[in-house]
Amino acid sequence: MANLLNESLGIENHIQFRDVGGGLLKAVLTHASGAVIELYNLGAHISSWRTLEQGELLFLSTTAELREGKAIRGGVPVIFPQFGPNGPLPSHGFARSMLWSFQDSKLSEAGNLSLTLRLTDTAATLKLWPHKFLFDLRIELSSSLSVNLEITNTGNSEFTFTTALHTYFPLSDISHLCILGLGPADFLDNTRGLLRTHDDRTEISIGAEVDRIYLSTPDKAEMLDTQRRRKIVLEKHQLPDSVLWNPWKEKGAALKDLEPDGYQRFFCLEAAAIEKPVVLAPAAVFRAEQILSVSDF
Ligand code: TA6
Repeated sequence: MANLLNESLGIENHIQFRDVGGGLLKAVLTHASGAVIELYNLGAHISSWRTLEQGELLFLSTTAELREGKAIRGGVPVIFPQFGPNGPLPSHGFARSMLWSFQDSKLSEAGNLSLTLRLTDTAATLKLWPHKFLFDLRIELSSSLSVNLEITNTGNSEFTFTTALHTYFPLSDISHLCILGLGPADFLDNTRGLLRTHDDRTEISIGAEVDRIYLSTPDKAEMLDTQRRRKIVLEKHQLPDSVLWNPWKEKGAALKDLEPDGYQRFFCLEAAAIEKPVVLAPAAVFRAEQILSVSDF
């Protein structure tokens, strides 16, 4: 299968596909700057984003499982059509554990790379969620990494969904994290039954389990690793909420696909549309974007 994809969508020195077994395919995008991303057809899941200057910029558990039906622990899981466990679907929906198809690839004149993956309803999804849809996810690699969502209602009745890009960011140590631009904000605290409360901090750090849906947050947040002197900027559009998560020691240890003491080396900041679910009329299209960029500070 990878050979056919390399013929149809491969771009010499820039976009390559590999079979990794079990029906899974990996795509590797290499930008002229030396930036590289790796992603799978499983979940349209970006598992690695690295640059020559900064090295690896996504956290991927060394014990992550790689098989259809299971979400990869780390990288950028695509959450659709349901965020979390509250609803008729498996927690976080089905998109992250299904096989997507590769649709299109491009190398722009400016040297930017893009790859589009597609997921549509199947007999299995219709049983779980009786709505026809077409979900195109376009990944663009330049000096930054952007993920563009385009979700179309291809059925003849309105549907509602919640969505998130559940991005795992690496840290030298959780004690070195400082997040700017997220607070002050109201949030729903998932460690207290989604109690709505307020965080008045402008600089947010993590020193215990945190599982919060910050509501209607600014569209730009800065994540500092104060030991590495690294700043990752997350810019989002049409994704009003931001989820902050770290399971901490006990809940982290209970995750079989999270490496031992992995909680100390990652956190998730997730651009999301949760508080106000997206309502799509027939033929309507929802578009959203997350852009990640990195620098020293
Ligand atoms: O985004 C935070 C969260 O909803 C947490 O409650 C925790 O469940 C996390 O997602 C990971 O979920 P997962 O299904 O990937 O183990």
